[in-house]
Amino acid sequence: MNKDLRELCKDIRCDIMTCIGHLGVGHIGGCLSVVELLAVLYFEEMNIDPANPKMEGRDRFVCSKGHAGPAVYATLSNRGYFGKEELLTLNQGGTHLPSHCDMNLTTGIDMTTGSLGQGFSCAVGVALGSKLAKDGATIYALIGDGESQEGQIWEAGMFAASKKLSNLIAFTDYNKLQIDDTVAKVNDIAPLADKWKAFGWNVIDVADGNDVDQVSAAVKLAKANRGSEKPTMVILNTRKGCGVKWIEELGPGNHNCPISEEQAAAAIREIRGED
Ligand SMILES: Cc1ncc(C[n+]2csc(CCOP(=O)(O)OP(=O)(O)O)c2C)c(N)n1
Ligand SMILES: [Mg+2]
Repeated sequence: MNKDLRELCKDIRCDIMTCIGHLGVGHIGGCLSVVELLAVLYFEEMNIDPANPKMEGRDRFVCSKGHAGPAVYATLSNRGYFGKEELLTLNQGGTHLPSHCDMNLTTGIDMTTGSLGQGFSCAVGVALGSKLAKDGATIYALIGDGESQEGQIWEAGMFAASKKLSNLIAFTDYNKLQIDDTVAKVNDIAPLADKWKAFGWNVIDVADGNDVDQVSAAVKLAKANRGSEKPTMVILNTRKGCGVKWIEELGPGNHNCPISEEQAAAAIREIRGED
């Protein structure tokens, strides 16, 4: 728990590479871009207890970009929800760790996601339930920038502001890439901050969403916004594939890409600074 967050980010990145490398293919780029956020939430901010994963009134995290499941699993295993050996079962028959998040299979996963747009709606519903129950929880949600092209995101965003869900803190992984091209070319979501403001949200722009200090400061600021009676959107300017040079340089090709165990081992050496 007291481990330096930067070291933890390395551990999480290495575990992502280990489990996807073992499987041979996966959503590497979009997993690597959200590591700093996951480290800050699970190791610094969230009121959770790995020994009591269903604890009443716990904070929740909904990974609406459900294809980042392996990044969440790597984080959960580092946080003590299950052993690291489970990571090697990723997306194989009988696993508790499918490629996309499933609350019925994985200890510590609070919402089943993968159909883009839907997880965010679920997070808004959880936030409304928590507000009505007055349990004091904070609900965190993560959406992709390509995912933000889904109409459902904006319907849910409008509803969250209308219900004054200040217990909801959402993050956009603004890595500028989606499945096969840049977000700007496919269907540009800019100016993103203006859109969320117009929808009645507080907005915090993080210049470097892969800088753990900037992410940590932004989450603290978002929590301090609770009195404003508005939900908060934190826009994280990130790099898809962050941490491994050749993967980042693949660009859109790093979305769901093949990787050998040797390439994963080399990536781990790079992350650890051993090369
Ligand atoms: C409703 C729906 N349509 C299409 C897909 C297939 N799909 C999975 S990830 C993805 C791209 C998402 O891009 P983005 O939100 O930017 O996520 P990133 O990979 O950058 O994290 C697509 C189209 C899906 N999962 N759900
Ligand atoms: Mg993206």
